Amino acid sequence: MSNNLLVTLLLSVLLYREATAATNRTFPDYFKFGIATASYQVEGAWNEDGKGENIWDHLCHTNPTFVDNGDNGDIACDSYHKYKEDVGLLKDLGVAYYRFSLSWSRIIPLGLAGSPINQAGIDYYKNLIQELVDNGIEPMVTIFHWDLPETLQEFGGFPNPELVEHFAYYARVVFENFGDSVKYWGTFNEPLQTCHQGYGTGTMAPGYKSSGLAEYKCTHTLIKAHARAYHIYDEEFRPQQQGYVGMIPDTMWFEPASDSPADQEAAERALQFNYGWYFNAVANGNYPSVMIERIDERSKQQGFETSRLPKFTEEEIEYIKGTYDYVAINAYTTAYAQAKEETDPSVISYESDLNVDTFIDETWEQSASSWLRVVPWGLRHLLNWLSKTYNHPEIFVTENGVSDTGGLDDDRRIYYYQEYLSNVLEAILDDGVNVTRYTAWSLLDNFEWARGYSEKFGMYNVNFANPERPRTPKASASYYANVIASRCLVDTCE
Ligand code: GBH
Repeated sequence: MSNNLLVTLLLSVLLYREATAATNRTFPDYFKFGIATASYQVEGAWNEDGKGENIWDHLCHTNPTFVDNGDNGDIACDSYHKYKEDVGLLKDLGVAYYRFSLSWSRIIPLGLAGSPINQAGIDYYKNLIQELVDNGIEPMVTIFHWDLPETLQEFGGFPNPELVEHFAYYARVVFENFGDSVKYWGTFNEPLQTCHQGYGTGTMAPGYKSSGLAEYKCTHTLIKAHARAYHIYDEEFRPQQQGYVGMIPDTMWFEPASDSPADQEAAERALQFNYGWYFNAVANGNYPSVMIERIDERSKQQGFETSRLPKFTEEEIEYIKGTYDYVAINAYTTAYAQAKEETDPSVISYESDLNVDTFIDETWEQSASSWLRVVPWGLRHLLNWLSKTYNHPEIFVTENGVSDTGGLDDDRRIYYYQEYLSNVLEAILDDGVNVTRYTAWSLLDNFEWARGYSEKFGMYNVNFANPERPRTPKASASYYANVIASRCLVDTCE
């Protein structure tokens, strides 16, 4: 353990005296703790050693008002050069695994199927993986975490069905190069954000506002690309590599605003439009029936000859069904869901296709992110819903965490982890939900997409004003290290 970490450990013990409702039972032996980052958010080196441009490079450079303070990921945490130091931090924490993502355009600069591979990019990830393995930390790799090669966007990006072929080429390259050491793969991180924010609301790169139209095409391609990568793994790599492949969708928890059947149905519909839009397809081969029915019907009312929600063929349904080895969830927050009068049927948007009112309880603690309130019990409800809805699978929490505006004495972050982890443990021990992994977001303060460097999620502070990008542990780092070592959330466990 580093001296810095020891100092903050002592500090946190002295300063952190808050009453907690957290359980004093311990996590089972099989349960694994990890922590996550993503390529564009931490790597920097945006144009070094042959890396191609991606949609976030492009957006930040061509439209600097898109991101707060004109921030960009050109240097970010400089993890491209500082990966050994990052692995040292992971070791200090004692995590069993590190979830990180690959930069597609670092590996295949143009992204296109059949186009040249950048050996320096392959080498970077080989070195990172080797450093992890040498330190006893398991790599868990996200193949795509939002940084699409810009060339592929110029071909239309995800709404263009050709993207399936480009992704298949990329997936094969990474399984081939890294699959001896990597046993846990995630194809797409938060596909909802790629499609809904990227092509629907336009709040993420590439920034298109085509709600209820291009975003549905995006999802259609993305699901096929996922299934394709899964089958490639299954047929060409699984026999030797023996790993696990899944998709990594997200949703907030939607709590029914009341016991009324209408509000219960509204909450379920919101979950299906967020999580089910992706995972019902992966699990059962198709979109949730409530999405199909509503969008088909509304499209018809709007005078479309065919539904705005694309159709999978019978053959595609069979191909997509069951393409997962685990169920993953990125979960941060909760909202109430309430039934609502049908709005103007002529409005073309995802929001009006869903047609649910959401609101929050103003007493829920606010984080530094407008969308993120601290609602620990929501995670337990969500884990129960996943377990019930998808037939009691093994579940990984692949992201969970909270933002503040900075500072090393991050007692609100400690509170967040303690209470959310307590709800994970209660889901396991009291509700019989098979959760086997928990991944904190994030190792480092990093590039928080359209919020730039203003919202901090890290257990380690990064000084972005210093070209060396020094890392300093926060109190939450020592809290998490302690939880991992003791498998216990409070001062004493039974
Ligand atoms: C995850 O997104 C991401 O995987 C990760 O990269 C990110 O850093 C982390 O969590 C923290 O945000 O601006 O009102 O339109 C979490 C879910 C969903 C949160 C989209 C931000 C945008 C809300 N994200 N949301 S808004």
